[in-house]
Amino acid sequence: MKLGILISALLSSSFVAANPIFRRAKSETSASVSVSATSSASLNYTQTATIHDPASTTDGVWSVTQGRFGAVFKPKVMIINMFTKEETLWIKNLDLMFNISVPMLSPEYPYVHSNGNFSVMSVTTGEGEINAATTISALAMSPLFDFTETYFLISGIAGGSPDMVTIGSVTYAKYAVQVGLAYEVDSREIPSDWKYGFVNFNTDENNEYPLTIYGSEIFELNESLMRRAMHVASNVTLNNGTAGNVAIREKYNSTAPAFDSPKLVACDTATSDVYWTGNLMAQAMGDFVSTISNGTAKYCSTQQEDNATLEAMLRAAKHGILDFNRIVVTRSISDFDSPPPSLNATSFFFDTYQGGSSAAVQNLYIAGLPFVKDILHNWETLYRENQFMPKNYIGDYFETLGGVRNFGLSTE
Ligand SMILES: *[C@@H]1O[C@H](CO)[C@@H](O)[C@H](O)[C@H]1NC(C)=O
Ligand SMILES: *[C@@H]1O[C@H](CO)[C@@H](O)[C@H](O)[C@H]1NC(C)=O
Ligand SMILES: *[C@@H]1O[C@H](CO)[C@@H](O)[C@H](O)[C@H]1NC(C)=O
Ligand SMILES: *[C@@H]1O[C@H](CO)[C@@H](O)[C@H](O)[C@H]1NC(C)=O
Ligand SMILES: *[C@@H]1O[C@H](CO)[C@@H](O)[C@H](O)[C@H]1NC(C)=O
Ligand SMILES: *[C@@H]1O[C@H](CO)[C@@H](O)[C@H](O)[C@H]1NC(C)=O
Ligand SMILES: *[C@@H]1O[C@H](CO)[C@@H](O)[C@H](O)[C@H]1NC(C)=O
Ligand SMILES: *[C@@H]1O[C@H](CO)[C@@H](O)[C@H](O)[C@H]1NC(C)=O
Ligand SMILES: *[C@@H]1O[C@H](CO)[C@@H](O)[C@H](O)[C@H]1NC(C)=O
Ligand SMILES: *[C@H]1O[C@H](CO)[C@@H](O)[C@H](O)[C@H]1NC(C)=O
Repeated sequence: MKLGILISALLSSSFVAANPIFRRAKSETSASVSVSATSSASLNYTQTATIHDPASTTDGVWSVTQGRFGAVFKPKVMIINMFTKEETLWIKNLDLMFNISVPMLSPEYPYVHSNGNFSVMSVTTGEGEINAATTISALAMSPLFDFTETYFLISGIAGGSPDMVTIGSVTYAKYAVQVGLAYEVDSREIPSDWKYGFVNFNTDENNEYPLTIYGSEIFELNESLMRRAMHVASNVTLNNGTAGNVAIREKYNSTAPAFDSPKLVACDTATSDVYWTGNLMAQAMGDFVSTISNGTAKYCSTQQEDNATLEAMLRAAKHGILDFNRIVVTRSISDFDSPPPSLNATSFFFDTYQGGSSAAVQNLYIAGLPFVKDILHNWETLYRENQFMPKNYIGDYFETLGGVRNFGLSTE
């Protein structure tokens, strides 16, 4: 009740304060407005926004860089899950007991969950690229939140490549690649010299660099921050999985990481709404990831959301709504994306129970918790001002956030 009153009070004050910005005379070069909000719940900070004069830009477009006028919440950490199994441990163990209703989140997952002092929150997107992009866009645009200093931990389970990971492994991505953006011919109708039915946009053979780009094909993330997240988790004891998981691992070559116990692994992730399985699909998708990144990225996890989530975050980052430097993608492995030598793709996928999601969700939490604690404990010294600034390029194919990408075709 108290909170409800507080929110409506702050929202109306932010509306009033925000209005003058849009009435600034054209001749002024820039304007900024500060709104400070104070409440009994220790929310006390100031936001500024700047509207840039069209005369100082070449295209005459009014562009607005904004934080959040009168936002009610300014979380330090936002955990992003995709479905119930992934959110449960976070919500229960971190006591994220306040449900905050946010318009346009998934009907299945309508709330942001918060701890008592609003420093740690989680949101669940729903599965698949459309749910992820819509939920994160809605969240980024919600007037309730100021995400300008928030760290985002994408925390989900995924398929895994037997040559890099095993059931229960926790992976940390530098690159996220959307592999579904391609032409596809059913492989029963392909020429005899093709390896699979996928052909990149505006090309006519397997695995050439796509000549048409949609923009969400590849994202590069802050490697310094990813290394920190891995470092603080380096002493955790991961759940080894069930006897059934061990038996599945033993079907793989004894020299393959699939055979081994789970570890933390730095390796890239591939996004596709299509949940593929089998060696040929793994080869086709692996080729795309390699080609689009000019040989830099190699996927080890397969999932259905991350590039969609990152696309929404990138657009928000472009306008100062959140900081693209403060994103870590962790994916733990619940199943293999290609079969062991003794089984074919369909008999492995449909007839063999892999059963790794329990170990995978536990390990997401086990490995993610030290990073969340690190952010809270070292907020003033390391995180408020990000001390893990990237040394690598970050952003998308279009260089939306500036900098020069190390993949893609050269720009004229
Ligand atoms: C809020 O910030 C103002 C300005 O810095 C300060 O004077 C005030 O004491 C703060 N209030 C609380 C509750 O921290
Ligand atoms: C709050 O969200 C949690 C997690 O999704 C859910 O289990 C719980 O039922 C919700 N509480 C209310 C009052 O809706
Ligand atoms: C907020 O809660 C978290 C744990 O839920 C705790 O670590 C942190 O110290 C609290 N912060 C403040 C300012 O009370
Ligand atoms: C891991 O454990 C070792 C040995 O106890 C310790 O020296 C090291 O600081 C720990 N690392 C982290 C990140 O906690
Ligand atoms: C942990 O998993 C590895 C790999 O499957 C297996 O070799 C090992 O025996 C397991 N350890 C225990 C204690 O179950
Ligand atoms: C296992 O992998 C090694 C090294 O990659 C390879 O030489 C060997 O032939 C493989 N064994 C089987 C049974 O596939
Ligand atoms: C896959 O293996 C199963 C079990 O051995 C067999 O019944 C099935 O025909 C095989 N499918 C293909 C496409 O080879
Ligand atoms: C990566 O994040 C760190 C810490 O936030 C930041 O200092 C660094 O500038 C970021 N890197 C890039 C390329 O933005
Ligand atoms: C990436 O590879 C393509 C061809 O596959 C090449 O045309 C392009 O110059 C390369 N980009 C960079 C940044 O090396
Ligand atoms: C998808 O996102 C991942 C990071 O999770 C990034 O490495 C990859 O390049 C992205 N791919 C596409 C196609 O957007």
